[in-house]
Amino acid sequence: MMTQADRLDTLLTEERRFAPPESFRNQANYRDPEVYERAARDPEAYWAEEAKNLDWFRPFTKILDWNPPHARWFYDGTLNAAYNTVDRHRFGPRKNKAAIIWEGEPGDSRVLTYDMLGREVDRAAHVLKSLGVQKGDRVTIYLPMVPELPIAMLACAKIGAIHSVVFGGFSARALHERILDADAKVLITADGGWRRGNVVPLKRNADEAVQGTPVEKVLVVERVGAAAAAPWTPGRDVSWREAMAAAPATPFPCEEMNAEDILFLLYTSGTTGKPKGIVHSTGGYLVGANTSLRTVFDIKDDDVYFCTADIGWITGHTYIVYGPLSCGATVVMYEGAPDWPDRDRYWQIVEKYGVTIFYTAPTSIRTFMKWGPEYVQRHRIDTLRLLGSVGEPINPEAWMWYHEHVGQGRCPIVDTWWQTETGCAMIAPLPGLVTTKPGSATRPVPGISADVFDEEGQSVPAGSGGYLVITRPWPSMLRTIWRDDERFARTYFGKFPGIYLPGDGAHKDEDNYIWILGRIDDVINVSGHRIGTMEVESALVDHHAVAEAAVIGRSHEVKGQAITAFVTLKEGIAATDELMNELKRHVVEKIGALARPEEIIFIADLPKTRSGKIMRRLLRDIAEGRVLGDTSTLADPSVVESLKEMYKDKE
Ligand code: 6R9
Repeated sequence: MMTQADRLDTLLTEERRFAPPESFRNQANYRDPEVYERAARDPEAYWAEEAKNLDWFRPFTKILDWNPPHARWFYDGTLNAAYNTVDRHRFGPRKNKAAIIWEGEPGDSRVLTYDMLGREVDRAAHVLKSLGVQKGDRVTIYLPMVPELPIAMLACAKIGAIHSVVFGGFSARALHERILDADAKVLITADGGWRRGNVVPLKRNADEAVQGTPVEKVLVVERVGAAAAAPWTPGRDVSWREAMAAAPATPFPCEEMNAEDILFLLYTSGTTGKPKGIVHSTGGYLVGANTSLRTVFDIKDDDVYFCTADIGWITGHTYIVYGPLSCGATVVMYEGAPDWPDRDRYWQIVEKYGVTIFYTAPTSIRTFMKWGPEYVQRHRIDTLRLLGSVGEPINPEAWMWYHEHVGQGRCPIVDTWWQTETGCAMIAPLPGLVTTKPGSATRPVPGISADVFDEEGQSVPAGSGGYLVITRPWPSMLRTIWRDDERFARTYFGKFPGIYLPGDGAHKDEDNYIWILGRIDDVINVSGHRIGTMEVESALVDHHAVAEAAVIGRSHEVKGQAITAFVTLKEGIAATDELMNELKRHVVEKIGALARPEEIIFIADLPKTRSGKIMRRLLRDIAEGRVLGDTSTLADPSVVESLKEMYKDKE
């Protein structure tokens, strides 16, 4: 795979251009470039106009209050996110339209119409209320990809409680930390989840995680039944099924929320060991999510929309739940692995439900490439009309494969750059308007002002690179970091005052297209998942045998980046294969399988500068087998030689 330098080389020679096919353009929601000019002339007026696509209880009269780094949008308006995603469709002409088509990994399936979804959300809201959940309370949700996950989120939204969804792949320890930080009093989990035919023991993790937290009630969804025998704690554990059956069948009145009230927290990795609780608002977030589906995803009432992300990540929040449902769309939701029972599972789902819009990550596309096109070719997938990519930079080769084999040369591809913090896609083509270039997310969407700055905070000229920045506030921007406003200000607005710094490097080409080069901080991106190197390092040094650890992301053909850990051991401890495996297990236990180091290299000393800083770039160069650059700042040059030797042995 590519380093940032390789990426630059590629993009400078990438000549292919794909104009929107005429047939697509003619039916697109946006086919007049006027939208870009209008939004650029007056972004606030543009967003205020877009905000009218939501139903407000009390319409806003104020658009923006910008007091950097704090923004408030539509802040005298009131609304409810569950009303906008469910009730307004349910009590209108979409009453019997499929809202969620759910496909379980073992092959079971469930279709929830907007009316059915609405009734489930109402019941779940009654259940949460009966457990003592009130407006503003935090509810942590640790569920597999089952319909109860969006139902639980929307029930929180209905009550005005703040949900904090924790990805089911996180360990008990990681869940524990997130429950504590959010100060949640209810946890919603399942007995287990299916993954490649195996049971993920969610309830057992949950039991461990809630020890020593303020959680009073654990609501347990039954998914795998007898396959997961976890002990039951009477008085604390509540069966979802029984509680739902006992709940009144009456509508639950929507809490009237201020636009600036918090809709949810979602934890993401940063440059320290402590994950950040990203805070999203109700009004601005929903405006961003809703607009994005209509602009970037060209959503229509007859679309069948399939996003392969897990709802435990921001992509699932915005592009499975809040975005498409607020548009009244039909969403396909899949529980399991792409290669279960075979490698054609996604295409089988596309054929089965007639999917028209498909959204996935580059790491998946590279995996499909490795498997070969025959799995795609097994199925009729000609219902597809638009493809999306998200999570990491897409290499032109993967883009072309996606275009040819999945898009059959005819579907536009929207490469969408965005983050947990931005709430929705920021740099992405409008598919009926923008000519795409393989590997570039193209240009900011209407209403977003993105640029590339140099070290001094000046916009770089076309044909050069620097820091990606967002120069104006936007509705779905994070409002703060939960209980750490100082870290919020420092992390995102500390370098260039009043300017949002995402932490990615970027290049601006001659047409002012933006090419994202990857993270410029100590965050690595493994299969589209953000992992802080510090998180993995703290997990490693927490083991009794480890003295020091340095973690880097090394280029990986399929995952984009893979975790390599350089570890020094305490005196007298032998570097064995058993220990290596034990350390990998230790990281999995501390964080989750997504953070398992691909390789652990035991070394005598870490290369450090004279001021004691670990030279990560050097470690990366060694791991990726590159010629070493300047090592003159190295305190002990002999360290490098022994490292190179060690590394040779590994290969
Ligand atoms: C939505 C999501 C955010 C980081 C981001 C960047 C990388 C995401 C990308 C992309 C290049 C794209 N990233 N999309 N890089 N092109 N289309 O992934 O959120 O998990 O917070 O990750 O992912 O590095 O800063 P999140």
